[in-house]
Amino acid sequence: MNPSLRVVVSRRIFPDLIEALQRQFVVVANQDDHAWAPGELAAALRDADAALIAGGERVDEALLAQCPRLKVVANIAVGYNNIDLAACTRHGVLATNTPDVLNEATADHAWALLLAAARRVGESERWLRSGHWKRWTFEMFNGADVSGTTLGVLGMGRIGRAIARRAAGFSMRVIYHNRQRLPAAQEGGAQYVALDELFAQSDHLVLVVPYSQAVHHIVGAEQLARMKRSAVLVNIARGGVVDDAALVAALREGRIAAAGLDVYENEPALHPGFLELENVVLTPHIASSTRATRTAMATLASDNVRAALAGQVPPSLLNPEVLGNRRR
Ligand code: 8YV
Repeated sequence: MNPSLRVVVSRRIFPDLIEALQRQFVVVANQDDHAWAPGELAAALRDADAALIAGGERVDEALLAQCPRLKVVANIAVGYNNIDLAACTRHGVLATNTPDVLNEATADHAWALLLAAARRVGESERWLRSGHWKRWTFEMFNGADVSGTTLGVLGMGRIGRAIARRAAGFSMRVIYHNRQRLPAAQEGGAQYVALDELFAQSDHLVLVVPYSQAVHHIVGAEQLARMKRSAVLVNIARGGVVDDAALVAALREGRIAAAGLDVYENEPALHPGFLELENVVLTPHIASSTRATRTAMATLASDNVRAALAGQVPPSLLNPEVLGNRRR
């Protein structure tokens, strides 16, 4: 154990992961099941050499200016829109994320939401649990077909491709949109279409695009109006990709059939309209949440910290331009 290196873990994670870090470093870990407020995070990081944080923690100029010893910020998330990379680089701080290890679990969850929303699983279960099932009827909870339909993917990256691969089992046609078309070898048979076409042609549209200002509200009233009335929208990307108020209105007015959502604009607060609707399946940002995947994510984040504090290049470094100027 190196008593001069302090590692802060901003969220409660599995104890064995903390113990592994404690064998090498002095570890300060948040033991509460809620996130630290920004002031508490700054206080905890003031004399830290490394931080393991969740995607909800904001790392910006103001925070970095208060953390003179900090050498690495390891996000336990693949998305890193919570980290100001340019500010990290200016301060000589390495920033890392956790790509790949969550691809399959996250793709599975996208399908869980898609199938649940299309086949009205949440709605019919609520109805059954509240004692409404007195007799079977032919028209009970007619849902949307999934097999043989068209799946749209906005953001055909590693997770998008894992989602698209699963569509083969449902004999679906897959269309996608990215800023740039993928090389054919990476398309896996999916067809590249313009953004407008993606909204117009998808029977089921999954959003997996990484968040940035450029995609803020890329799904708003206008885009929802282009979608089929029978369409299902799934968002496992980030809150802010969808205009939640516009989506509530579209679901309420039946302008699209249903939605499955894991992320929200102001999470953990929800647009109150969602809670009043039957045609939306809501999960609390858990797409990567299997025990094995969360372990793999925190292990990769820990490996990033170990490499950074040993003066090596972390396996998933986000700002390699910092290397000439990194803090020692
Ligand atoms: C994280 C996620 O669990 O990896 C991401 O980008 O959204 C989730 O897998 C979440 O951000 C908490 O860190």
